[in-house]
Amino acid sequence: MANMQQQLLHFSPSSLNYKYNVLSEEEINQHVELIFEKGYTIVPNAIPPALLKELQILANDHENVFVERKQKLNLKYKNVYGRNAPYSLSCLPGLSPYYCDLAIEPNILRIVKKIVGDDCLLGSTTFTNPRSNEQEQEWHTDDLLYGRDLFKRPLDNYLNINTITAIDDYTDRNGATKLFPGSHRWKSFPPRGNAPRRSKDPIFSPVNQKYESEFALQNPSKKFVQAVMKAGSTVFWLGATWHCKGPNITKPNEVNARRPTAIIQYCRGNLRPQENLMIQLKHELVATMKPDMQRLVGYDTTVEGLGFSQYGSPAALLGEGGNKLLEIVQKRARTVAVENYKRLLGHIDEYERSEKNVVLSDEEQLKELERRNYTLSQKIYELKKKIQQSKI
Ligand SMILES: O=C(O)CCC(=O)C(=O)O
Repeated sequence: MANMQQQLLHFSPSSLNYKYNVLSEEEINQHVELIFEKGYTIVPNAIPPALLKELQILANDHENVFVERKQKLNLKYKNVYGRNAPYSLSCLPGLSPYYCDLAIEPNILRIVKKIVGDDCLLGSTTFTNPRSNEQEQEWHTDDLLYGRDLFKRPLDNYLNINTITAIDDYTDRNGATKLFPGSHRWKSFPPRGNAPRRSKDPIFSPVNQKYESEFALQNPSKKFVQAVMKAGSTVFWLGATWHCKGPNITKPNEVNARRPTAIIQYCRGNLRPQENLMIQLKHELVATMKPDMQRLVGYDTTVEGLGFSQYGSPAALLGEGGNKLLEIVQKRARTVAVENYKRLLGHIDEYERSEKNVVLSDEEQLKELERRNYTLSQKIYELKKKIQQSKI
């Protein structure tokens, strides 16, 4: 690697100097409400500084991989991540246990589970490090992965949720993620799923600019925001929220010119994850992971029983390393059966009501949904808001 030395990343000095707290249940619920209200939320100082430090060390290691890749392949290829594919890595749980700690960080996973369920899976795991003059992505939603036909917008129950943890400060110059607040309730899909980028402009996408100016004309509240945040913070957005990586307009020597990023997407347990971690991670490696992580990569069944193995619970495939998860599964068996039964009864009640044309009041609907659902939904959030407002 004689002529292409890696440039060490210089992280913001303040980035490791913050107070980390495990959020209270009330704080978690406030973030969940913000997600239903705006389609996204930012948790500042979401991860312990010690974990952030490890992620920064990894980010530097990854830069070596990128330099080598570029040197070997003189990469110009495009894939779903666009022209900067050489600067992205996936299968993060296979790269380092610190990425597993990130995926199961209580300030992250507790919010995620309220929206996509206790039996959710990792949808995809990606490290990227956008650099100076890197082009913005086109506006997209992550639930486009599941097509446009099966799930009509706006959804009440979201299919997936994405998180990005800033490994260094996110600024409006280095391409902090752009999000349209409220777009999770829009009926329309953005035009792009995972199609290759169409823009010839090196930094800005004319397609995006068209949307942004048209939306601003239609309604001043249709203005996008950028997830400007300090290292160690996490932004969450729903699979239905319009978003894109922002343009990186920094100069190469500018402070915070790069934007090292860990993207962890989670999907409902009954949907196919975008990244196929199940076939990439060896049993021996998964056996060393914590039970929460083992569940996220597919070693548990869903509440309804998807994902069993020839031994019943897939945790049994992990030998001794699966014992803790097996214990949890056994202890949970009764709760899962009750959950399932409640839902079945809910469906029967609903059917009977529709036969008799019974219409529930808002309060009754809310009770019914809370009794039946194991995740929070947009409908629950909106009913609560309506009932609260009617009492003022
Ligand atoms: O990097 C970002 O800010 C957004 C990434 C994203 O949306 C994607 O990879 O699809």
